[in-house]
Amino acid sequence: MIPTHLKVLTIEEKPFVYARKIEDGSDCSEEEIPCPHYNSTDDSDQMYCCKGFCMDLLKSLSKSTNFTYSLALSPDGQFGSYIIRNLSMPGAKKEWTGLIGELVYERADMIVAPLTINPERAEFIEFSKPFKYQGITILEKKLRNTMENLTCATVKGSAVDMYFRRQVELSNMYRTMEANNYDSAEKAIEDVKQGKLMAFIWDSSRLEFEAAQDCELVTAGELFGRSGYGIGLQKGSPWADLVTLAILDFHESGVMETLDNQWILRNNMLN
Ligand code: 1AC
Repeated sequence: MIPTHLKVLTIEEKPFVYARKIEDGSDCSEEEIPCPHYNSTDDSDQMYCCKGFCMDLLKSLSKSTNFTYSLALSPDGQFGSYIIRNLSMPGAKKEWTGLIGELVYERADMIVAPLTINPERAEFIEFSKPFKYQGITILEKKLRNTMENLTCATVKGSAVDMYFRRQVELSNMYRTMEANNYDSAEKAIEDVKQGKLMAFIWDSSRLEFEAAQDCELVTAGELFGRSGYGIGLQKGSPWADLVTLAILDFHESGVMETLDNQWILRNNMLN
């Protein structure tokens, strides 16, 4: 018998996951799922409630695939990338951070988040078939001549960070960006709005959502680094095939379209 209660992790990333901090001990609403943030560094655990595209997807997956779950936020706030320890020594090893690290080191069973499927990650974790296709684009502010700063950046420990690291011909750009990279997309978007950051390079699904909310923001240039978002599981997880079958069924039966309409298209059209 395989365990049917899973430790599921997620991360805040609108419109896929909205995380609301609970200050007064009140309960989450019916559409929300409790998603505590267990802070591994300073013991300051904090309660949050999560909703969004991925949270509704988690509810549907749990029903159709028959598992129960406890949800929590990424302990270090990252999606997950690697550092190579002892690079010049034989037996140098990749050490993973963020959500990916939690699966690799078997502290979690599943990731339900806008998690990009890429080759480096797929060597260490299992991905379901994609539940969403998107790519990378650039967010800028309109009318830019009074810029204090001419930098571009992405978020540390993300698949976008890894994309630039992988492209040998972009190595100069990677080195410049690395020094400017942010801890969160929220802060980077705020800095674009305030003219402190010229260009934020990130997932098109998020940047198109932000540009639809704020007429001062635009996405620039063509989509590149096309990829998909998948459910993350431990390598060899007995849940992998069942989750993929459920995702394929959700594409065919219109569940994904309903989630798109409810969380992405409606928000983009309202603004
Ligand atoms: C946030 C870029 C992102 C990832 O998986 O790292 N989708």
